[in-house]
Amino acid sequence: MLRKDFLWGGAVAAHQLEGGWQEGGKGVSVADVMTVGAHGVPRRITDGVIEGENYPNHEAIQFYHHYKEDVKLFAELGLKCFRTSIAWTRIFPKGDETEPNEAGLQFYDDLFDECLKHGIEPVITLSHFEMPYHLVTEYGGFRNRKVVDFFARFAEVCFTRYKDKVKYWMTFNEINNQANYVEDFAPFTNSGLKYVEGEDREQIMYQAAHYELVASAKAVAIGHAINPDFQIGCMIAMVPIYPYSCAPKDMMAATVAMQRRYWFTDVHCNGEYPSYIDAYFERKGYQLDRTEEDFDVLKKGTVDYIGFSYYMSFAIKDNGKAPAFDYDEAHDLVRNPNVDASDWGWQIDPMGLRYAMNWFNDRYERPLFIVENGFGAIDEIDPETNRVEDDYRIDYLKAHIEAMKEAVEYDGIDLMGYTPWGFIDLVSAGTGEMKKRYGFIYVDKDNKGKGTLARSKKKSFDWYQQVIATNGEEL
Ligand code: P53
Repeated sequence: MLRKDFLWGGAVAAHQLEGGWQEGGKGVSVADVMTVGAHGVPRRITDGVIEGENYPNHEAIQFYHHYKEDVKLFAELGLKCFRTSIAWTRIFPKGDETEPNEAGLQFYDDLFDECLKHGIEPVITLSHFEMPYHLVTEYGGFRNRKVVDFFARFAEVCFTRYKDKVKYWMTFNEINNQANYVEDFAPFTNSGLKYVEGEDREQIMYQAAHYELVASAKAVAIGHAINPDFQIGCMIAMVPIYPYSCAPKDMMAATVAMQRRYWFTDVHCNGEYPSYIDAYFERKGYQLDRTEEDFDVLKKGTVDYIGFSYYMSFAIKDNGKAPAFDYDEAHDLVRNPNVDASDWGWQIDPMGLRYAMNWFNDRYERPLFIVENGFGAIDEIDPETNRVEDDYRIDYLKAHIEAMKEAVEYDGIDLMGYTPWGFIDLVSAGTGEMKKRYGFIYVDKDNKGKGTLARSKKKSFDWYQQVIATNGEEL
């Protein structure tokens, strides 16, 4: 059985739904300089905001102005919690100011009050792919140690201001996406990294990730000092990497790939670097700036729970790089013939969720929180019923909830909650599209930015309402 106080919810991120990119004194974030893309067409990162380009996050679904009516719908859906992020640039428009922006703080006060009024608990990510762009241009993003303290200040301001309104926090969203340092997307969205030709991308990523992990640990310690009841988690993009076969070299390639993708969790949970990463740095000759003081901060700032997203699994074959098996996420993955894939090529694997939960539990035995899961699809309004009949989405979620319940019931895993991603349609992070939809609530807007922004319920709305009402017993 799921916990009685199981946190059924829904998840979004500020930059993907708020819009109002220049309102209330908000500064430009990294999300504001990314154009629209498509499956196989990467979003472009422009040098600042350029006239005439299409930046979907600038308006998004205008949650900044619609939040009251939206939260009312969330309450009707029955949400116990609402996961969103605080746009760093609403609080510190440039990131390096000493004083926060009051209008930004007030917006989240109002939003959280609205949620609490309806009995919905806010679950807050501090940094979800939206760091101030000024920190990129002036400091090189997280390649610069100074950004650690800018983040810690931002965290402290939020913790202090919302200490009686928010109990559940996460520091950096999907911090481990940047394990794919070969492509531009993850290093930029995670860490504000823009590479120049000829740089050692990997080494720079590891340095930035180290600073982020220190920043995260600092935030955890600051938060616990402000309110000992805070539950502060990490947030990991969990995409388990299976060996393509039981050939020993496939198995070893998968083991190394998992290490390169998930060492971040070891640092967050254990407060120290795992030996396999230290051995790797030594072999590569990486001289990173990691001080004794940093190691002390890491030890004192371990997380209370593991928040993670789960959408799909990956698979890998022997990559021909024995004995090191060094992993290159942009090139080494192969299609798993045992599972189907979405229109965006994401492999659908509900059992992988149970596997992933076991993997975390075997290593850390810390409470888990599934803070993202969902099915991105093209939705069409059915002319007969005048709504989206999204049975494919219900099927996907149902199968994943079943797997998650098995992990709790058969495997004894302590699970705090489940917040499906993009439960109200929003801008895709990976492609910037509106047409890649995840919602139970349809938003009338297309890829070109046209539409009335009207909200309406899909078939899945009624379904999820019943799932929550029965604590997951009726799927
Ligand atoms: P979109 C890659 C792999 C797994 C999760 O993604 C990912 C990504 C990055 O695209 O991101 C998370 O919108 C992320 C959300 C994002 C969601 O998954 O590309 O935390 O911001 O929207 C879904 O379909």
